[in-house]
Amino acid sequence: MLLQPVRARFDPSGHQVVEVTVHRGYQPDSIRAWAGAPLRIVFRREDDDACSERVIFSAPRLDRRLSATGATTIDLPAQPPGEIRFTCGMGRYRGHIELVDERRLPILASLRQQATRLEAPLGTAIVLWVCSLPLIALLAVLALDAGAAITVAGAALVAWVAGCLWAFRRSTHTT
Ligand SMILES: [Cu+2]
Repeated sequence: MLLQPVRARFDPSGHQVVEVTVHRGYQPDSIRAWAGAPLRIVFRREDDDACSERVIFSAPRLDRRLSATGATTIDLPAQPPGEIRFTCGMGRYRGHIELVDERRLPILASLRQQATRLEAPLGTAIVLWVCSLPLIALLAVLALDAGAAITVAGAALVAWVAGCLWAFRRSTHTT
């Protein structure tokens, strides 16, 4: 399964923050944050496994003990774009932070993702519409004039698109 990285958020005081639960691993284990801004990570331990006791960061190199109860806050300085890895003492629990440069990059990526999400139902709708054109043409020949046929074809296109989007949304919600 491909999981989207979790984005760090800016809290009201302007700190870039992300919360990580430690329980048989890190949740989330894939984080995306802005480069060039400090990042605060709040770790919460939910198990007493030895692997939950400390966390080691690759950049900057940090080795911190995590409090057994409550939260441990770790502040990372502003850094250039790149990847930071964090692991437990023996490297069994693993996570990574992707530091991205520009704010519009993730927006573009999400727009692209939206577009590919739309492609499937829109493609299906167009194919269905083209397939139904002969039937519409037949109706036009039998009963309607050309103007009415074009209106019917337009209405059919809208109906197919709406129907496919609705069906696709339902299918993505249920899976
Ligand atoms: Cu470990």
